[in-house]
Amino acid sequence: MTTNSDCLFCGIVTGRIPADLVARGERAVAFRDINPQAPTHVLVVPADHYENAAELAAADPEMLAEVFTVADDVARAEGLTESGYRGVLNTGAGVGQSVFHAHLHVLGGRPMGWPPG
Ligand code: D5M
Repeated sequence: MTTNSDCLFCGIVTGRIPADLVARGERAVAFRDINPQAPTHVLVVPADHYENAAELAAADPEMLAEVFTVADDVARAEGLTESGYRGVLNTGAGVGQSVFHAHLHVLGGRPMGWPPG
């Protein structure tokens, strides 16, 4: 496993930092966002440290695929099959990325506008 000792989400993946876990696959971990923006707001992160989804895709496409599979499993478990859910990948500080370990936001359970703010 590739971890970065300074990384918050690596700490959650390894269990060093507590989080409200909702799913754990071999290559991806899901936990509730500490600052939820919707009734369901879960973050799905790869087990290994990559700064963003594009880096992960280039290095380990199977791990990226598991992030999306776990996200869909979580959405189903949260009762979002009918209403749907939104996946968000912030890439770069300019659009609000604040944690530089790739993560997919899974949001659902309320109406959502488009385009996003
Ligand atoms: O999203 C980073 C997200 O990470 C943001 O929505 C808050 C969330 N966050 C920060 N610290 C924690 C902990 N400790 N547990 C759970 N969630 C956390 P970004 O796309 O980088 O802006």
